[in-house]
Amino acid sequence: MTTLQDKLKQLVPQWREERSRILKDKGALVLTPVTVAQAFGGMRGVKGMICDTSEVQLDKGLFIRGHHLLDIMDLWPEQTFILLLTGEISPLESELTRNLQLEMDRRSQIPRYVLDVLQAMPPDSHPMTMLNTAILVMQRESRFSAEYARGMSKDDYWLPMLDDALTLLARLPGVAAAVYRLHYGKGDPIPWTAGLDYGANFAKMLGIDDPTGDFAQLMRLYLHFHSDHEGGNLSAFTCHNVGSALSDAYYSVSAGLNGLAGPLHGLANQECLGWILALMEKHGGVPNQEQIREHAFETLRAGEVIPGYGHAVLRVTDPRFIGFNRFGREHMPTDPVFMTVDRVFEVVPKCLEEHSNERVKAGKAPIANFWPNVDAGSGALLHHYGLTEFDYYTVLFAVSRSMGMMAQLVWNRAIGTPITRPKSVTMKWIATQAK
Ligand code: NMX
Ligand code: MLT
Repeated sequence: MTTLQDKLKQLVPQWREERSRILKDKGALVLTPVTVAQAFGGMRGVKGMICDTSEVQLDKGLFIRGHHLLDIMDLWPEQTFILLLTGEISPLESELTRNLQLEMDRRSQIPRYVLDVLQAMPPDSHPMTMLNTAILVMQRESRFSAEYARGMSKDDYWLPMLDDALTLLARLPGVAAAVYRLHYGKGDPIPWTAGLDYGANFAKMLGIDDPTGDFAQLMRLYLHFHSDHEGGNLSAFTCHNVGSALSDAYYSVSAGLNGLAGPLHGLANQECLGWILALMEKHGGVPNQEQIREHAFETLRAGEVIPGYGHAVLRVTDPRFIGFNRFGREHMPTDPVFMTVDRVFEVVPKCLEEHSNERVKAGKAPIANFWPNVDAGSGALLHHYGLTEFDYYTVLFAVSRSMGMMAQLVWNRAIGTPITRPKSVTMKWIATQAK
């Protein structure tokens, strides 16, 4: 029987050896000098951590373990998790993938106390707050924390971290679907169906009517696409830092997801659909190019950002946007919301470029990237299938991003990454240095 645990038992010693070799041969190599502007500017471009699960190239976008996203669009989430952790594309029918699916079946039941906590929350709690609360109440079940308290060798940290990751991975779709059903009064939570794949299970537990199976297909794609975006994105970076204190997966993932809940990060997907629907409502349907332009400049002149556009690393259209767009063209080419998103894509980059030029003339920083990111188009697809409650969308992102965060946590515990502690400096210190 090949399981993820068996695979990693082979890989972990290789990773450790590689880390030691790199440190010995290249330990003194300078990755990047850091300027004062970077220290003030969110450390943009500072290469200060290692992450092997994925890489984002500014002109190409996401590569998961060396595979460009658009070349592996058809992976299912269970395969994505295996790929993130092991670097291997494991076929659906392989023993490794099947075993992970069985593991999910075994671990997927949501404890009653979690549902009780969700039910007791104030009705105006944001779905992300509900999801995160559920994750935190389950922390009491952490094997990592229990084994650490009993006494465990550093060499073994990754094993209970993986165990917690598998439990959390298995429960997250059920918890997230319960949040959806309870928060929007859709009825009782729907249990996990053994034998059904991860993405289809999530779709089924949400309770969205899906006679064609297309919504399940979208869920698989959605969970695959949002899973990871190298180590420095806000949610993964936060999870990484909290995990480096040897906080367990429940604490660490929850911390990362609190960051995902911010409008400049994962909450942008809810903001995006809101922006699109407001535009459509104003014009009674799919707007023309001039109307989009006018709406875009209204947003920009109000000093707000256009959600779904721009990126801290990317300087091209996000391949995740391209992939979702392909799905939309295939499944809903005449859906008015999808058509609007498509037309916005034709207009907004030019508006951002013009606005950026105006900003520069006024002495402000340029907008670094005019192109759509992952959040610009995903909402239209969800909306098409009847998942119209857009303040829920970040929860979907969260279920997916947890895969990347947990793969990174296991990897970091395996290679023994120490507690994060960069050095800060004061403004006075900088002024003195300049003198
Ligand atoms: N609309 C208007 N202004 C923008 C936009 C945009 N879409 N993107 C960047 N700018 C502004 C930005 O606010 C900043 O202004 P100021 O100096 O006045 O504070 C200026 O341009 C320079 O920012 P950049 O260097 O281009 O971008 P940065 O790396 O700081 O931030 C984002 C990246 C993604 C936070 C930014 O592009 C943004 O706020 N986009 C809209 C929100 C969004 O779509 N977020 C989702 C990102 C993907 N995700 O899921 O996490
Ligand atoms: C992400 O997927 O995390 C976003 O695109 C943001 C980022 O990479 O910084």
